[in-house]
Amino acid sequence: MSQRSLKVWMGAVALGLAAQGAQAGVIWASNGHEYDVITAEGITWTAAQAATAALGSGWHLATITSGGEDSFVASLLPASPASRSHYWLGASDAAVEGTWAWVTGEAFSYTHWWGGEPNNSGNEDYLAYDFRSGWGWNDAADTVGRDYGFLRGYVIERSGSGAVPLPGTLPLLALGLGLAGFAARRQRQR
Ligand SMILES: [Ca+2]
Ligand SMILES: [Ca+2]
Repeated sequence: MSQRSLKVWMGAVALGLAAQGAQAGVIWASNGHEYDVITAEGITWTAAQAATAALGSGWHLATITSGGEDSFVASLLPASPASRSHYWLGASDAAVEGTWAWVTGEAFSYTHWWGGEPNNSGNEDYLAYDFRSGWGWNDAADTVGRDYGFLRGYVIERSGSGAVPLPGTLPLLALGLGLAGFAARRQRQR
């Protein structure tokens, strides 16, 4: 790679990192959305929601609207946590008991509740992944982590706007830019 195309490539990588912001997640190829699992022991849904909003750049608590998305996001969570674990998702029925709504306003149609859930036990208004025999959904109370010690964090998502290629694709990007620079030089020589 020439000095010039190396500079172009480094500039592109720097721009990509700047556009991405501090938070870097994993992209699901099926919708181009970016996801990340944030570890935060004992965090409430309300605090997770506020922390996600503070990230800006389109991040929201993850919304699961298909079986494919459910499987993908669950695959990002610990495969076999040592104890029962909850990770918050972006849905609540706090406004109207029994009427669940995603924070993004997407239709709440696909669900993956464990048997017997949502049970609103002791007034539970927030959606969490709950590890039992694998990852399924439970309605939990905002203070559940503090009360029972199994709140491990939350999952965030954003649509493709800020996404940059995964690290593994950067060499391909560099190769592409290098070839583009080579082609441009060939053009000028003619
Ligand atoms: Ca989603
Ligand atoms: Ca419940």
